[in-house]
Amino acid sequence: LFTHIDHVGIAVRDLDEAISFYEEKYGMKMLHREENEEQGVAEAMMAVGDSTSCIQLLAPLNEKSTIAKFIEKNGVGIQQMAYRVESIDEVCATLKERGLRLLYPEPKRGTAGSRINFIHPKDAGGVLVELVEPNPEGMH
Ligand code: V0V
Repeated sequence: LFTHIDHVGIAVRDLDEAISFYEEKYGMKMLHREENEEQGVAEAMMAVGDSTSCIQLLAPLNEKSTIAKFIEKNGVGIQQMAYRVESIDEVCATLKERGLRLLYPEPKRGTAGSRINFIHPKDAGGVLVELVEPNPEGMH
């Protein structure tokens, strides 16, 4: 069903500070950075070595952001686990058949034009699971 770990998402308060930490302490390179208003986030994708898996640093764009709510409740730290898929439409249909709740009826726009959806954490053992179908012209 899933082909790779696409990224692990980490909620941070200050994106620039977090990017500097990952660059300076871990030597990671930033592959991409953008603001996604629909998701309420400023985000940066940090490459883990030469793999295509990333750490996604997520800072809230405003106080209504899901990331602001997450930090208020839990503090900073791991917010989500994202698996890469080939066809998000097929994978979502299969997961629905298996009784899992997806957050969106149709995929939304994610990093670099990817298509994304989420499994509700209450149906996934307390883990917010994101599904990512990358944009072929995007990062990977
Ligand atoms: C909430 N819960 C979580 C959680 N967020 N559990 C594990 N991991 C998380 N991140 C639990 C929470 O502890 C509650 O459990 C319950 O779910 C309801 O939480 P809530 O605080 O009342 O929050 P809600 O229901 O308002 O919102 C939770 C959901 C929301 C997951 C529905 O965060 C959401 O829509 N997330 C998807 C979008 C997103 O995260 N966007 C930002 C990343 P108890 O206390 O009732 O037991 S954007 C992104 O990843 C992009 C652009 C990309 O990758 O391309």
